[in-house]
Amino acid sequence: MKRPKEAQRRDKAYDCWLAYRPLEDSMAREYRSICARAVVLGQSPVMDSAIEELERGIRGILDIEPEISRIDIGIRALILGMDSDDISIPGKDIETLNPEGFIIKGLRDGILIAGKTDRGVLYGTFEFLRRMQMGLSIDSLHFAENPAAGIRMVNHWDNMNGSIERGYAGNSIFFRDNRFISDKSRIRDYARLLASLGINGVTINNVNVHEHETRLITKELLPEVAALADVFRDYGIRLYLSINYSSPMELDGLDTADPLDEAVQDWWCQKAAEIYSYVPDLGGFLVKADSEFRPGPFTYRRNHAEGANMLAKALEPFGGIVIWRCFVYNCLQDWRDRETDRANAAYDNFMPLDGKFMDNVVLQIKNGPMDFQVREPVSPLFGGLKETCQILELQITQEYTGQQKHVCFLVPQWKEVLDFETWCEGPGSTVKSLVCGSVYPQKHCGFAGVSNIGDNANWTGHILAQANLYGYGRLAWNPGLSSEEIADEWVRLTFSNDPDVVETIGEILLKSWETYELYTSPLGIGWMVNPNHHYGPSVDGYEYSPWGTYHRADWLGIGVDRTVAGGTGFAGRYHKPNAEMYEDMDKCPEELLLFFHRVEYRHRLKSGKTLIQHIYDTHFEGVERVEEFRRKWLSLEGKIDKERFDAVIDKLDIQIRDAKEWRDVVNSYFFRKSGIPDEKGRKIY
Ligand code: GCW
Repeated sequence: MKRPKEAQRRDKAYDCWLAYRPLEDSMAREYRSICARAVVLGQSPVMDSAIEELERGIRGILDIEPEISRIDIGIRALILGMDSDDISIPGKDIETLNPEGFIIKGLRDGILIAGKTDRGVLYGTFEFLRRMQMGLSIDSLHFAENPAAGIRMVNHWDNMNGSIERGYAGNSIFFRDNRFISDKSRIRDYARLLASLGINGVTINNVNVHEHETRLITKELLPEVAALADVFRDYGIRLYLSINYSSPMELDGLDTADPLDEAVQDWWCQKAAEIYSYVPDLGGFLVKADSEFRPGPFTYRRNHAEGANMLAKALEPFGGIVIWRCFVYNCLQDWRDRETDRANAAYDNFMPLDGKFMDNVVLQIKNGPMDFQVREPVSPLFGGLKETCQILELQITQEYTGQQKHVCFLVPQWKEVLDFETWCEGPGSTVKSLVCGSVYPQKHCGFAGVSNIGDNANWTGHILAQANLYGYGRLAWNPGLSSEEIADEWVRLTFSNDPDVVETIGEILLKSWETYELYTSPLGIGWMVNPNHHYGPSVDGYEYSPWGTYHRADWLGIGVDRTVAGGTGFAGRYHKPNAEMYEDMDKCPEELLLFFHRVEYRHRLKSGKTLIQHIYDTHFEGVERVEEFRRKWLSLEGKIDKERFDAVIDKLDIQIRDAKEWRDVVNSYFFRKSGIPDEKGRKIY
């Protein structure tokens, strides 16, 4: 049964990292002397959000009611200032800011939080509260920050019937029964959470745009879209819509959606004008075309540049952008066919089009060439594309990584992606610098993350999964932060500054991705999940299917040969020396061995173990590590509230049970295929 709204609000976990708990007195004293008064210079709805947040934070953390004034009367205070014609911010540091950056610095009479725009001030306010909550000394508050990239968005895969594709935390907070939810208070709370991380864009509907969602761009629903945009706007977030490429046909009966057809082009131009009359600052469209049965330009023998540019022209007069997904592959492959390789698909479809997209088209590229597996190499489109705006797509929702039943902190995985050296322009051409536009400067760059939230009382189902949303937002703001820093911040803000709590939860988080990998699919081969819902083990679940996701295990060995020499050639899509590294079985990083090579079970790995023994050992170890997580968590009893303490234990119990299932299914499968027993004689079925 659904809990009533008020009960949901009172859930301990509802406030996530913005719970604002009283700070230990010794630290609070210093802050109180400044925060009793706040002077606000500048006025706008976003400034109002900043003030509201500041009041809430000071009340919660310092237990005082700040006095807010609109004029600086020169007494000790916190000053929130938006740079403008009549407000001059002291010092030169403001000049170093971009429109979303902020400075925080100590003045003779207090502390200044300033930005060139209200959004800068809002982000600065959240940063100030974050540092205060973490108990950092006031003297450390002297710095300027700019976000690393302009696009920092979250994509929702929400359907209007209220369901969420790959959602593991309840239903949509936007839609129910094919209508918009009229109470916007929860959406407002969500906007706060996003803004606190610097997120500045949100798509509200699934990239698979079905019948009802196709109508989001019609007169009937645009007023509702506009009402939602209003909520997000107050927090500096622009709304985007996923659109159906066949809209002209489905909505107005045109007989084609061919991007080169004039009637189609006119239709989109008029449609754009109509949409922008309702939402003048709409960010633009997100498009999944010619992918998994979605319509697109291929139907008309047009390429994706022709397809995307047609929409981009329609949005251009309004400042809108087209975010075009590169997740394009043949999902009707014959499993017998060993030549077609899904890993090659995005690269082969988009590389020839580099430089052919308008500058308000942004390609959205998944981190790996396949599909959000626990381990994949980085998509070679990063470092491949040189003349095209691009953003990195990460999956915050844990589709293939435990579905928010298993703890799997994804920041370490994302960091590996971001720090990956593509060598496209020699050393320093990391994915991070590419998606932040410093290698090939483009008009747009940045990040998209597929949301992991729903209408669950704690937003994410597993409380520890809140750390993934937090981590995504922090990395999109500053990809230079380390996994350790992010975990540390999240635990302090969400639970407590108690060193035992910080250390224990931090350790669980930081080991969790590696642990999940240990008991699931080995060495980069991926999948082995139950078809459709993708939870739990089924080694051959996709082996004889049309989806292009094979492991090719037989009695001798396993893995896909993706070398240039004898395989599908995927390894050759990288720049040197990466191409050579992946090509050569001895140089290939072992965690990706089975992604690039076919390997015999008796092959010896660097550890000296055979491949088969490695599979057995890691699967036993993975389960032991989850049991260890549980023991560690138990040591926190009394140090965190019972509600969240118990909720995590319940999830860990499920994880232990299901990790054992993975272990036993995978180990039995390979024992039966290979006939090679476990050297340690453990139970295999
Ligand atoms: O990972 C796959 C998912 C689909 C999803 C698709 C995509 C929204 O299984 O559910 O569709 O990726 O990214 O488009």
